[in-house]
Amino acid sequence: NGSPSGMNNFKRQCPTGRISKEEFQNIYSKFFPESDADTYAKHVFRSFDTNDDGTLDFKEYIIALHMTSTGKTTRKLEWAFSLFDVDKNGYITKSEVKEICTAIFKLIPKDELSSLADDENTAEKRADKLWNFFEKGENDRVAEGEFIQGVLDNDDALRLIQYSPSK
Ligand SMILES: [Ca+2]
Ligand SMILES: [Ca+2]
Repeated sequence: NGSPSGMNNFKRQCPTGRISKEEFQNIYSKFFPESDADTYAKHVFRSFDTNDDGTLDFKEYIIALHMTSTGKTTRKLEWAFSLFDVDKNGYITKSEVKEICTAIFKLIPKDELSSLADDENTAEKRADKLWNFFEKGENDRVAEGEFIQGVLDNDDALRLIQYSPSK
């Protein structure tokens, strides 16, 4: 939303006016000191870098903040769609779901893995469970509207597309 506090925060974290992928990964790893956030951060960076130039500028940063924190649910889900659409072709495939689930799994600290439900305690199982919500075949693809609807219709899907630290 371009607020002054957002601007100051950005300037402090990023005096050059741009954030590189490495800087972004460093910021992310501070939020997840007990796990490996690099892969997930790489995907988030890609979803924020809308002009594909390999850096985040202030505008991309503000849009990202808005979409991921203060945005309405559909806005957040539009962002989630772009996170899962690894090759940016406008559709999500099952292998893309697996790729993001794998990245999410690396975020989960080891001591939390043991408390996960049997049908979602590996990246593979989590991807299978998530994919089933879209009622598609193995080789089908999910468009943005179908993705958003599928997640809105299933609380479990909303939970499975993200990872929120438990502490
Ligand atoms: Ca950019
Ligand atoms: Ca895709």
